[in-house]
Amino acid sequence: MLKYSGEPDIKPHSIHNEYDIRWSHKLGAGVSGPVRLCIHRETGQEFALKILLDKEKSRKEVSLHWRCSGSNFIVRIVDVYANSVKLPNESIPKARLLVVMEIMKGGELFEYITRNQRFTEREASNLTYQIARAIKHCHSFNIAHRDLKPENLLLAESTSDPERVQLKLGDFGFAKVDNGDLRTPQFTPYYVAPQVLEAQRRQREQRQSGRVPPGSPYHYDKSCDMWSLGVIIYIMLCGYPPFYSEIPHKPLSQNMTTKIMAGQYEFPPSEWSAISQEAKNLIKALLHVDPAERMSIEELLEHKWLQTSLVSDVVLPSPQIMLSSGLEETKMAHSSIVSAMRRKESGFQLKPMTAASNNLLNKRKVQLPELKNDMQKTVKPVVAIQTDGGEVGAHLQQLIDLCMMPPPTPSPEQTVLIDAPYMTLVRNTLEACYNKPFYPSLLKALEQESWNGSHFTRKVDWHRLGDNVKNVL
Ligand code: 3AM
Repeated sequence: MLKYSGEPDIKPHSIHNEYDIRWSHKLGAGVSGPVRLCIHRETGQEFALKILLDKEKSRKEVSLHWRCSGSNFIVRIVDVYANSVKLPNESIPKARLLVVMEIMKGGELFEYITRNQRFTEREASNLTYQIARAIKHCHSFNIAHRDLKPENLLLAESTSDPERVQLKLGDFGFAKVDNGDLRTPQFTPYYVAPQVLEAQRRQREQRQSGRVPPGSPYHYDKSCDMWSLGVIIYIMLCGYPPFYSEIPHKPLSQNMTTKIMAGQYEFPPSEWSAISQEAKNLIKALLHVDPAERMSIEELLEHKWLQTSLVSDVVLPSPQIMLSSGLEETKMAHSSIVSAMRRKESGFQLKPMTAASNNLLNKRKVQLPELKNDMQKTVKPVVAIQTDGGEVGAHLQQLIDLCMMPPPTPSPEQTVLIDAPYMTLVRNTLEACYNKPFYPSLLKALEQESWNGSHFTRKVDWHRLGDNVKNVL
């Protein structure tokens, strides 16, 4: 589409000339702030408004998203304004970019799947086709999306009619032009490709040794989007991911990393026996460890399984499995990882999986009996606790100190406290205490204050938290 060639025309005049912003109507809570409803004054049409601080990084995001907007499979940017904006509850205005996008009223991909009473392989093929078209569009501009995950795949309308589902890819916060030099590891563990892990390993090695490892710089490229798509198709078909950490609070355990690097995963017959061989072959071709051998987007679009009318209409187990393994939990885990990624290249944490009934967790328990025993140990009632006095004690002391001298309260606009180093302290404390018998009580004290595994989602009562932590001890 001609409109989307070149750079966006960023309008300096007030957005209010053309749009009414409904400040209190939030369509979603993004890491960079909520996405709000806005109304075009002349036509009365509804749009979604993303507000970003006007920085180089945001301009880059908008530019890449704009360039990809001329497709029916990408959430379209309609207008961009550079205005000085004072958000409700702020005292002074700040330079911001206001990104007006088409509104997606149907929610996210996995929500749609769980709403679906009868989700079939044919429908999964149709959804895959739409995602593939979105990727094809980005890749045709040499743009790698790099954050392909179900939360970034939105439905245009709320519908239960599979024929009418229109899926679109959004959020270009991690997109980058692929000049063969994508070296910053940006990823969400469930969807991370082996070459991204290899890039990370090399960076770490370089940092530690001060030497450039042989063969560097290591490149990874658009093919990591293909890997992520392989993971998404796998989850759509069976309801759980092909790779997952066997340690509940660790998003990317050593074992999981080893499995990703070796491309080691299974198609357990209990869920996969009725699923077609074509679908499995396609997943195998996408989850190829060697990027050079991985299926390209062009090959994918040619694949037989994407000819939806030819695909079997066998009913899939995924909606039930997704629902029972805690969709919210998985979603929250991903958003916390995304926020952590923005904070620090290698800093990421998943929400600890609690000992609640959870299919994914039960699966882990079955596979790892020693973990099950461990968990049984940790939920024993705690009477008197000895910390080991060393690392654990130091972490707990810091946590109690934090409660006594808490960080400033975030503004109500910034509902989550994600950027503070304090949150790292809390996460590190939890990590250090993981094997301790008082871990469940400590976690409970934090969760009472809206801790979600990455940050607090509401205002924290530090005094109460301090008391509770002391009681735990
Ligand atoms: O906070 P949740 O996950 O409910 O669905 C997106 C997400 O919602 C929503 O804003 C949140 C941060 O990405 N969102 C993003 N773009 C949107 C759009 N164009 C949108 N909702 C509607 N229309």
